[in-house]
Amino acid sequence: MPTQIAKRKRKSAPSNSDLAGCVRPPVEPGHFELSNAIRVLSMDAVQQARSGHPGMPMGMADIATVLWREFLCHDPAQPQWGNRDRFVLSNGHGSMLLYSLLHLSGYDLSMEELRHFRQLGQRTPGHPEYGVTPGVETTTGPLGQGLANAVGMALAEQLMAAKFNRARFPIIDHYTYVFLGDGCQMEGISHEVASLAGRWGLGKLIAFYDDNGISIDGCVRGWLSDDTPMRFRAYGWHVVDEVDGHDPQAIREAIREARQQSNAPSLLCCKTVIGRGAPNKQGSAATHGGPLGEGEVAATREALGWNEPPFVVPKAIGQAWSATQQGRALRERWETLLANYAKKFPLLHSELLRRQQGELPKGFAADADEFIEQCQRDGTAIATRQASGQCLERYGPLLPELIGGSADLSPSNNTRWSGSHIITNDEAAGNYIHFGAREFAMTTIMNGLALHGGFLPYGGTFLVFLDYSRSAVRMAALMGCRCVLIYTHDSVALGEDGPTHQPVEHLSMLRLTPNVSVWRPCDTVETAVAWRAAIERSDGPTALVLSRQALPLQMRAPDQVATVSRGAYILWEPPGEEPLEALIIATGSEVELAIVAAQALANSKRSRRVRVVSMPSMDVFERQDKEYRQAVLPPAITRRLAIEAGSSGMWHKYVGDRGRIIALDSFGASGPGGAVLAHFGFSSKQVTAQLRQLLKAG
Ligand SMILES: Cc1ncc(C[n+]2csc(CCOP(=O)(O)OP(=O)(O)O)c2C)c(N)n1
Repeated sequence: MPTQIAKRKRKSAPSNSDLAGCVRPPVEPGHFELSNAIRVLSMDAVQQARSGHPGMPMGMADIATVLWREFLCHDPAQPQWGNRDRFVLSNGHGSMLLYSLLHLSGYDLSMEELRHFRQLGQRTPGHPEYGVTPGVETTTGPLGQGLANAVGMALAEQLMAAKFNRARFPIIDHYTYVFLGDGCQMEGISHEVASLAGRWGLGKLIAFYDDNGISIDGCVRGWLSDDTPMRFRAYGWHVVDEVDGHDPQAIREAIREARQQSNAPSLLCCKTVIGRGAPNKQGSAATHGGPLGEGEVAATREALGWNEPPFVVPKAIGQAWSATQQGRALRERWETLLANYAKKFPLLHSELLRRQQGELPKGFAADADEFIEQCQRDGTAIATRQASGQCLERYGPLLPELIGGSADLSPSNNTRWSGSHIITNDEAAGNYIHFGAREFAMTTIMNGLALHGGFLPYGGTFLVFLDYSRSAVRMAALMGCRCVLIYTHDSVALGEDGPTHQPVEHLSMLRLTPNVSVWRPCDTVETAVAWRAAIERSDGPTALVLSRQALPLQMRAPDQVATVSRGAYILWEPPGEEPLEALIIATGSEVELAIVAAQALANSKRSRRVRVVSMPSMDVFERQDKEYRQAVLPPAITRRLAIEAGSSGMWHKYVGDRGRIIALDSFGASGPGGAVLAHFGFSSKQVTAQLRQLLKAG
């Protein structure tokens, strides 16, 4: 049901948009006492830890005080409720700002934890970490990525609203607020995602630019002279320029103005003084990334008129900050709306809950089993990227939460399927994103969509361009975001485009990243199993590494098909009971080479007995029990050959001292794919020859 964005402007039932802004009238104690609580907590925690960043929290304290106390819809007792506003601290080095806000508002974050800022095992780590501290919506620290996540969250809100809201039932209706600094603005990712956010007209995204003119190296004028307001206007944002970031009324008015924008994201450019309140250091880079020092801390206390010892907040200020009562009221109001929605739209309601909880539709597993069997029965020789497209055709209709796209390589990545509906500015609905050539934005936005909830994002590019998005992949893994990373053109076999496009080290890089599950399937069946594993995984990203070129369908008995999901399995070995002499382990396009070589030697005069193990996923295999692993790779068989058209590094542990590896530890070359492969030793003739030598070595 496509919904025009413009039509979402006014609804008759109370929503976050209606409630916020009148959540709490400003009360005594005054604004500055309240914001000084943030300043003092932040400088004291950094001083105590002897490390951290006091300048930004002190500079943004006034903005944060107005936003959190007067606008933000949140419930400290239930940080996860579905329709809360999202708050993202993209300049995550100022983490003490967020910890102060969470503590003061009444989240489960004690003063003791603030006192132990940056200490091992505490919920106040150096940078905000998702899943560690209640109320932290995303892990931030790598500059610019918080803004990007926020764009993903705002897009998620817009799409969920289009899908689930009904007249008088604005069940999904919240803002996404994000703080960012000069560092975030300088990072290229801010350009990529600001461009997309403007294109999508994300009216409920409100960004606060901490324009304090200072970064680590000093005054930014020497390296940041962009006209930021003009830049964002050019992207289609609504910009409120020259906001005095220390004047609560100016901040309030700017937020109100931003909230009037239904068709454009807003950037509030706030002039602030870094380290505001520290009489001798404010306005200087000295406050950015280290303790103020005992003397300056004392001077700041005096300048602010703050008489309490460290980590003590006067009762009246604590009470004025508490958001627990207001928060409960807001949440309960929404829950009442939701309960009525459930009565009126029971199916939609249960679908909403299913998606928010990240559960798969009933019957998915049975459907997947059937599809995998069908692939084995009817599959043909196609590229695994094409097989991936077939998986989308099959799994896509079962999963309305699937939202995907490509970084301008849709036809090559086979990411666009027949049920794809492109997201544009004109329609808030859709499930396919043309990210343009913006790999980093694609991955960070996928993280934002996953963190918001309600979506299973996937995105495609060439494996070699994973480099452009590498940090976002790492963040997805660190946060445990469920996303599917589709990387096609997975080796030098892509051919003529040459070494700029030919990945070498990328597979190893993915495998070395903790919590990324990596699959490199060899045919349609393994691709269908890999997709299924990616969909069923709930605690992290899965990378599907796919071939450009066609690969034959491998023969498997039903019991073999069942073992594919274990990450590595016996694909072929000569019949008979005699002991095996060697084994070959291969992945993806190299599996066929292994089969040809092993069979050639089986059929040779001496009938050599070589097992072929297909290992589409090292990490999944490594999670299997020892008995299974040793049944597939018996320790007694020490003559082992690994084949993979990528870096050799990861294979030594599998082949051991007596083994051999056919891999690629140099850059590739331009030429037809088959010729390039043969040039680097990936032909059945060369593999057979290597296998013979291995067997000869005794
Ligand atoms: C991608 C990335 N590069 C570098 C850093 C190291 N770093 C942390 S803060 C910072 C400067 C940020 O300046 P600004 O946003 O102006 O912060 P402020 O001085 O206002 O606190 C840098 C370079 C980082 N965290 N992330």
